[in-house]
Amino acid sequence: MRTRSCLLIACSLLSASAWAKEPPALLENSLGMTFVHVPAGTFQMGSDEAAETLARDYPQYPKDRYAQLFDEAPVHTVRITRPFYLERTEVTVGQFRRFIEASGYVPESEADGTGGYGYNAAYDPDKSERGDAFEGRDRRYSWRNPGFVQSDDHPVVNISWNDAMALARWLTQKEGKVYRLPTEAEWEYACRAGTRTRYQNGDDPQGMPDVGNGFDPDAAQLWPKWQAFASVRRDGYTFTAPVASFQPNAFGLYDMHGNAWEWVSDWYGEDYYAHSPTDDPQGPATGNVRVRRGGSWHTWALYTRSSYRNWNTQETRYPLVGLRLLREAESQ
Ligand SMILES: [Ca+2]
Ligand SMILES: [Ca+2]
Repeated sequence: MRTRSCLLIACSLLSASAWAKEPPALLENSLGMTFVHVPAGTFQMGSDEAAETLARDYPQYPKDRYAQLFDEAPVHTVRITRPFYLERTEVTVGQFRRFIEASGYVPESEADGTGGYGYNAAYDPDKSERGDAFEGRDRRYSWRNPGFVQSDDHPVVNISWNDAMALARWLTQKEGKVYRLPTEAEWEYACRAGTRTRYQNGDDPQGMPDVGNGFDPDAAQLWPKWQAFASVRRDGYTFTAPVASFQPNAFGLYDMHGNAWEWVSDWYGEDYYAHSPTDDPQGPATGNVRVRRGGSWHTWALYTRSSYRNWNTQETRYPLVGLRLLREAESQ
């Protein structure tokens, strides 16, 4: 949430017309999505934590895991030159349903006939070809059914990057406002909300259950071979949680850590940070896979850090991956 106290002091010196130009802190759109004003600013993007430091604080992981995080370095200065509005929560099941009903859009999992992935208690990853944690692709699974119960206020999942883009395009056309996915830099800037720590509430992995829904002891009961990676404390949710169930960050954004992974607009480039422009980086010009950020209800704490990067093809649909939209601020 924007802190208004210092603004009040500053603005008390200004005229009433200056007040009128102050952008609203919150906006609500035609699908009932709420957007938070995020100011322009500069931040340090990425992480260059030493493997030894990570090994000390995340002792469960094999050593080679830490070396795989090289794409978070180097830490580099990024300037977000324009304020924007970011959705306060992940897109919910109810919001996505309203989009489908109003637009007639057919999500990729249904359009290509191959379905999505889902949780099935009877499914054994060890007996499957890919050893995947979820069953699929299967036509019984889609955003409508990830194999576990979701009410309308849960984050929609089994959504491809292409589906996310279709939602943004439709809203842009319908409302005459520019909607899009955040860039990877905008996403991390918004997630950090002024912090330099691993999480919005500090560096301690065991603090994760206070700010987001991750892989906790209840989830670990269903995937017992990953028990060692679960948080010590329960977060209250075995699968997805209703959005905004945890503490927001300093910008007033919820579930930037965990619940559902969030697609961003960038192609993934593992060495992109070494040559990223400072101002409003857009990611590589081409690529094979798109970036997703923030981790999910099924993600271990090492991978719900603010700087962690992961990716999938833009056709991927999975019970861990959803989205959050950005709405561009109109020029003042
Ligand atoms: Ca959980
Ligand atoms: Ca999230």
